[in-house]
Amino acid sequence: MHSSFRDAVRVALNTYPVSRFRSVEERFGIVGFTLMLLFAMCQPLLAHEYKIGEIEIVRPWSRATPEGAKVAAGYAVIKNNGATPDRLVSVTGVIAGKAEIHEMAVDTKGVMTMRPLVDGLEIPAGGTVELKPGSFHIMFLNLQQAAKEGAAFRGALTFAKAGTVDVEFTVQGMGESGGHDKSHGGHGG
Ligand SMILES: [Cu+2]
Repeated sequence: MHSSFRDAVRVALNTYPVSRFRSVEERFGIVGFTLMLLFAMCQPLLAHEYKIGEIEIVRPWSRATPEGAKVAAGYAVIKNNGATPDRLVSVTGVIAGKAEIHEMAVDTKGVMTMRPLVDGLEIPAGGTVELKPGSFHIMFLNLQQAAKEGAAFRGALTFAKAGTVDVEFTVQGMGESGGHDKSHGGHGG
């Protein structure tokens, strides 16, 4: 009786720290695994890359707008890893009532202006198209809320072949390059 009690204590003393150690180790393993999983899940967000089919969208962004502004621009790099061309046909943004795909062009008076691409924007097979200030861009119209610097807003890009992909536009400061905003005068509505 007495010795079996001592054995029990010994067993308890020996196993308790071991099992405790194991459980801590396990817990640490789970935490590590969770962190790894979180990191893996956040990775596309951190890198701001989105994929659908053969289409890859890199770093969608927008520029902060002053309070009361009715338009904002959206930019991104669009890659087509496929062997056939695709076409960006429509865009949405939660801050806007409507969004269009625009290109910059010089009008008959030699003035830099922009026009909607009603047939969308072709992304060549194996090619990359950059939507950037002074070039192709997304035009968010009928803004329902301002694009705030440092914030982000959700949107979606629809391709003729690849389909629709949800993205998040990060909002950069108002000063971010361009010379593009002036030509937006005609858009006020
Ligand atoms: Cu525009």
